[in-house]
Amino acid sequence: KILIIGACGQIGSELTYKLREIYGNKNVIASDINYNNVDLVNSGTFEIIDAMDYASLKICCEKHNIDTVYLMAAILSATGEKYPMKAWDLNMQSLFHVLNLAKGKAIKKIFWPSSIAVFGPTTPKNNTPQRTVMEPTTVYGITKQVGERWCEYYHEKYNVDVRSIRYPGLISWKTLPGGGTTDYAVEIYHEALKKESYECFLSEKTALPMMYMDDAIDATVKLMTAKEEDVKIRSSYNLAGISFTPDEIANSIRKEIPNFKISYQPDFRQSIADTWPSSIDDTEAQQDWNWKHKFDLDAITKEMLTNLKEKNKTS
Ligand code: VAH
Repeated sequence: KILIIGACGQIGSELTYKLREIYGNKNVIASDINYNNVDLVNSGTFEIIDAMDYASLKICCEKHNIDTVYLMAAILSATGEKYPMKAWDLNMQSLFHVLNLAKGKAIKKIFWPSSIAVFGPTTPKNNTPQRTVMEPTTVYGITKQVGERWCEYYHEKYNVDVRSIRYPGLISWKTLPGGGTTDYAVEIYHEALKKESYECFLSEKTALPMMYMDDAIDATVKLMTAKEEDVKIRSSYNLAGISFTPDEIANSIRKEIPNFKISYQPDFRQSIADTWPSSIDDTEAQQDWNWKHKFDLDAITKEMLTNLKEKNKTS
């Protein structure tokens, strides 16, 4: 059975829906620190777990006969800069607990998300390769870089089957993101529908690697169902979708909402975005487990506006 830690979050909630579709509702246990995603909590078995509490994690895995854990709880880049030690403690302790559960044979397989935030200002910005200079300057990026080192170490030393993806910024409509630098690319759609305008906290030419959530979930399932011998990278795989600037996403929205207006008020998150790549090379993911993204920017815009309109009607 599968346990998703951080199931109420932007990725965790969508992973829960998708994995329940694939493996059956009763085989996927959702958990989070609180109940703050009502329709997810009511969609199947839900447990309150503090990802920093090893004992409650172990008890939950025994109680539900868990063999695979998706660790999706984390403090993201922007919030991590406000609470550095909290971000370090949560992001690292939760990873050690899950790695040690696997080392102790209490579970068999782990998914742990890394991020393009592992790269820093000295990393080549365009088509950033899988292996390159990585000097992250955010706490979140540091936790992802050192987390990748620990994942590879536990695989090499203890044969733990841990698999990981460096997600780009993710765009989705089902669950709001929390505390990320790429969250502007989600907020902009909500604001476009609400008031046909958006004040963007990044500057207009800030190009960042981005991806539609459906592509990210497909990649995650592809990696987790790949044959063990095909998973050649045990730190974390680069994953690329598209790259765009706030100006380009605004132009895409104008194709659906002609009067849409955007203004720019860069805040502290601009200095985080400036340290990240503009685009990513994911050759290894393509070669090792046949990855290919589907959604381009205009398709994402159509998906987001259509689904958010629908969701706003019912909520
Ligand atoms: C963040 N959405 O903004 C996350 C992600 C690449 C960005 O790691 O912090």
